[in-house]
Amino acid sequence: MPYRISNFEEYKSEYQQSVSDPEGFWAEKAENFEWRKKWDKVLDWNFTGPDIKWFSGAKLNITENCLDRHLITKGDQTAIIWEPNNTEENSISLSYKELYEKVCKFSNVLINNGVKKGDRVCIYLPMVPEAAIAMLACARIGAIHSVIFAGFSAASLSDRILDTDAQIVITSDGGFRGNKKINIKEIVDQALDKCPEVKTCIVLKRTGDEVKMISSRDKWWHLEELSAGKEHLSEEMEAEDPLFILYTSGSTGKPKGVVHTTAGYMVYSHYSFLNVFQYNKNDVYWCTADVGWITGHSYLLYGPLLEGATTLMFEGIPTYPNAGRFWEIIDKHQVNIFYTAPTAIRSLMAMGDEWPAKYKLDSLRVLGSVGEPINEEAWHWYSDKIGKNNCPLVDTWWQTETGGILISPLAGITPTIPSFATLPLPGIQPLIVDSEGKEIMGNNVEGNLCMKFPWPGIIRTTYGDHERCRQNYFATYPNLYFTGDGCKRDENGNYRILGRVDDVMNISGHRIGTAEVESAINEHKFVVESAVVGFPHSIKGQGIYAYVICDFEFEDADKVRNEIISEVVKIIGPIAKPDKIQFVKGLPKTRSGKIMRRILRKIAEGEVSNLGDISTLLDPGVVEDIKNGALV
Ligand code: 7RM
Repeated sequence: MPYRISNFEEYKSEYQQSVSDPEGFWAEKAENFEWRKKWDKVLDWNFTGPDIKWFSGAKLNITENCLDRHLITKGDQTAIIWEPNNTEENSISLSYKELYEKVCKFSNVLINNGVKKGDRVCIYLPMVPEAAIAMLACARIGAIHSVIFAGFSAASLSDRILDTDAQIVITSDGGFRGNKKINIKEIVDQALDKCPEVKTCIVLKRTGDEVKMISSRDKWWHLEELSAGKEHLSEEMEAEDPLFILYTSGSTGKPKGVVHTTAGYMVYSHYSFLNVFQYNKNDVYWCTADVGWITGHSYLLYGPLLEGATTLMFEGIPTYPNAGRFWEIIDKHQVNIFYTAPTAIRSLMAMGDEWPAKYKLDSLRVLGSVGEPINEEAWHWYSDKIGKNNCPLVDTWWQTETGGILISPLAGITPTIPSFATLPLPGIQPLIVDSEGKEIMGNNVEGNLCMKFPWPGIIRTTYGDHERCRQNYFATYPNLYFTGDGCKRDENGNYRILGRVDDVMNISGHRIGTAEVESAINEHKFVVESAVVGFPHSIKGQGIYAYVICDFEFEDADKVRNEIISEVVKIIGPIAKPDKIQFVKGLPKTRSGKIMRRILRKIAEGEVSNLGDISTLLDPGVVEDIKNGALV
């Protein structure tokens, strides 16, 4: 059976096999990797624990598969092309051999700083090659990386450091982003004030700006390298040893640390990368996601490197120095496969067709989309203006928890339909359930999207709190993994993802819980209570609408709004800024005290005339007040 699928018939037969004999199917796929020792058992699982083990008994190191294995055949081939934020600065190419050497050296830096197998290492870096090097070095020595997107605030950073009990943080002096400079080290210093257990902070010089270095704790990356050896034999890991933790927002409480393990993640990230994007030898592949998100983990780094691909990493933003930057980079590096988010597409579409028209874009062969539903208009613009109607567009649906793409066309193989993620990858068994958890069979149906069988990349636990993992994903519907998304299945079995059905918003492809934003808003001294909902936003997909009750009379509402926004930026980060803040006297609550978000969502959408049944409200009068004050 083929590892790389090459036509639709093959897809169908692979899919059939993956369902009738999942263990045989994945055992065969796993033969494509280097193992120190092969597995005793392909799969052990139940969704009640949950307790999921793939390739038990196997021993391996993922970086041996990302790096060492390619040295003989691809040592001189480019592994990473790095394109800096500033156009005056030169781009950098790292060959597989160079990347290997840098990873080995930094592995020794970590070891010299006392990092051992199983330790957690927090990485808070901008989009520089060293972010990839640090992640791979962790994996190489068996430490668990926890990458935190460098757009998060000091408070979010310290929460995440404390949650993993990390004793080491890897960061930089600063970072460039568009025409801004970000004082990364200052943010880390603030965060570390709350993290006494962090004994070491390794600082990469990026901007060269002067930063405060605490001599007992802070060490320069480049100086540490001077005393580190260059050879490193990778640590032998068990299949189910944790590879990384990545925080993601849920509908309640603080973000949770999703744990992915070594062997299953390796097999799934690579299998899905190769098959969805149909990577060909010598292709240049560019995924625009930040390494701080799961897309950056699976499809900027691990998936492509496991394939021995050339992966492009961009430090900057799509609109700097102008709205042609993405297209310029595609021409400059002759990018063949381009993977980005609908929010970027929509914002560039709004800048006008003259921008892409300035560029050839003729190297492109495959386009991808991820992170949120892509509306038909953006789908067509992307396909026409960027793909010149000549590139399959793969709308890839997946989640931090799934480790890799679950539902997507295979480029050039699966017929695409605008705004449909189409069909499940081999090994993926989706089903749709109603609110009672009853499976909705057949086609032309709509409901909640679940999975009935594990795949190798599935979440294993949430760090430090297994019960939370069970509650969140495996308890809503017994014996099913619940995605939190609603979807439709059309007459031919194609899936269209409709978006979250829980209290998670998707702002420019970033997951943010309503509860997180509310608790940040509530920190403002005037605020008594707040309720946050998402509303349709033409660029961001969703915007944040906050209904806020204050216990204090004030004259200047905009001043208070700005203070509330600053509070949110300080506590979470700029990505969670409310777009609209409406001051209200009360919130629509049921007699048991639950906020009826359905009503608030409708008002935020501007649908004030059709609010549905409001008779169960404690005080239906508040709805009138809110409606009258809508958009104030
Ligand atoms: C990869 C990623 C996951 C949530 C997910 C969905 C939404 C992601 C698509 C999508 C429609 C898509 N991980 N989502 N991809 N919705 N079509 N192709 O984004 O953990 O950050 O977010 O994102 O709601 O549940 S994530």
